[in-house]
Amino acid sequence: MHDLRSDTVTRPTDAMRAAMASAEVGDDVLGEDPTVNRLEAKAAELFGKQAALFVPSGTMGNQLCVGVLSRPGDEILAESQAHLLLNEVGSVSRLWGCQIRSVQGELGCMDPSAVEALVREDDIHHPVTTILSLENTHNYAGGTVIPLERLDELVAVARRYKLSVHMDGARLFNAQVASGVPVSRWVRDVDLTSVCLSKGLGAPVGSLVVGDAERIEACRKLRKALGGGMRQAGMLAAAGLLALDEGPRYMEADHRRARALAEALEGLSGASVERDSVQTNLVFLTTKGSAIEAEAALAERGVGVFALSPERLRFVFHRDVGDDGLEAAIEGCRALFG
Ligand code: TLP
Repeated sequence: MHDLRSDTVTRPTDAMRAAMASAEVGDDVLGEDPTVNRLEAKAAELFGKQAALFVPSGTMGNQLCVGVLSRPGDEILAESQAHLLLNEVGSVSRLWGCQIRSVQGELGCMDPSAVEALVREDDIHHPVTTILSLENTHNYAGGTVIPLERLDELVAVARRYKLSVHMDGARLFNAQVASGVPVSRWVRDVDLTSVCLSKGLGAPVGSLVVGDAERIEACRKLRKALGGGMRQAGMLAAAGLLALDEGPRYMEADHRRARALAEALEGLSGASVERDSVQTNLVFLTTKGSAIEAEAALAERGVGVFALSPERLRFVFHRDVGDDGLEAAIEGCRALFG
């Protein structure tokens, strides 16, 4: 099976398994795990922030950011297909008592004036808008990168209205590799960013939240409240350190394969490839028939993909998919869609 369902399926490399087996560990809830401490210090340095926190998942990372930056009853502005809105089990409302107001973006990027128009005025009827949430790269928009000048404009709007800025940077290293802009610049003006180690970077488990020391301490406390205080987590952090070191250099090949798939799939009769969005490691195909049936048919041909809606298929390139996976995906789609 060539598994293009998600970059979350990557298995730890032999080097990661060896590093995990020999990791120096301690009780991280007590702040005594040297490997976790090393990972957090390294991440803070890499992102140019005061501090970082190792968390079990991207979902927990995002939720800690929202929890720290909001109060119950607040409103959060996010793109209409943001993971925070669509795929986090309603946690923004269930955990923090906030609501999300969605903003239609183009290729996952919100228009700064549209954002500005939705910031609530001071009115007894209104919730208070407190967070602008950005997703970079944007998953459901196709793995798109927010143009840097757009990011700066969005942050400027947020600052004008005293909103905090959160970034779901689950795939921020893909943005770095695609744009040449380092992750430290992408997060420079962002208050809290969550970044996944367990997607294209290849770690088996874990994400990071990066930001200023005070807010990261607040995240640490909330992580404990949610049951995310881990003990000898250095076993996992050891793989995370290697993921940070080595992961980005594999991404260029993932992006190349995504572009090659998109090119090869142009002109199919039963599906159309979303070419403009192919900027990193994801490729979306809009199907004329059922994408759910197409997912099953491709699986029979040994190609794993996800139907992320009844008419959209997603192909994800990552460290465990090579050129043979690319070829299998092309052949499977040609056979299926003509
Ligand atoms: N995304 C998963 C699924 O949930 C859709 C995937 O296969 O792409 N932010 C973004 C942008 C994500 O894509 C994801 C996971 C998360 C956050 C959550 O990360 P985890 O799965 O670690 O909680």
